[in-house]
Amino acid sequence: MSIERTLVLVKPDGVARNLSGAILARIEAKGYTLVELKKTDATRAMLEEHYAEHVGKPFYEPLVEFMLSGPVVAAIFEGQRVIEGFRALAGTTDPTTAAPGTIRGDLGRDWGLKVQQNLVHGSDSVESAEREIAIWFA
Ligand code: IDP
Ligand code: MG
Repeated sequence: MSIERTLVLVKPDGVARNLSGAILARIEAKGYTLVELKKTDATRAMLEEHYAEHVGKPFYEPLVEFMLSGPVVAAIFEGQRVIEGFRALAGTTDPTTAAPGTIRGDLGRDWGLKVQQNLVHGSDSVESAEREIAIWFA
């Protein structure tokens, strides 16, 4: 089993709610290694690349606007199967039904908006991780 890297973003809702540290602590407590970390402002160009798979979906434009609404915390974490492991830790996309014990399940809720504000992003494959790390840590 080879060591993987994944891109984690604390989205603007997580930063605005002062949850960045609590979220990063959960990932570190599980045992993954923090490789890179920064607080940054996304640009529309970065988000168009990052969320290319979602172009044309009804939540796409609200998603881009949400991700531009404030700073994000971008991190690279490393470890065996970290891509799958972080997504399990994050929980499912919809925070209302995300399992208790997960980041989204414990810290997130539905705010009745056009896009789900669900605190975190995590890469979904080795290919996505490589592509996303290049966007956020160019
Ligand atoms: P993921 O973040 O769990 O991988 P994706 O399907 O990649 O979920 O969607 C990217 C982001 O777009 C989600 O994290 C969420 O913020 C938002 N999103 C996805 N699907 C919906 C939806 O059906 N309604 C509202 N927002 C959505
Ligand atoms: Mg995704």
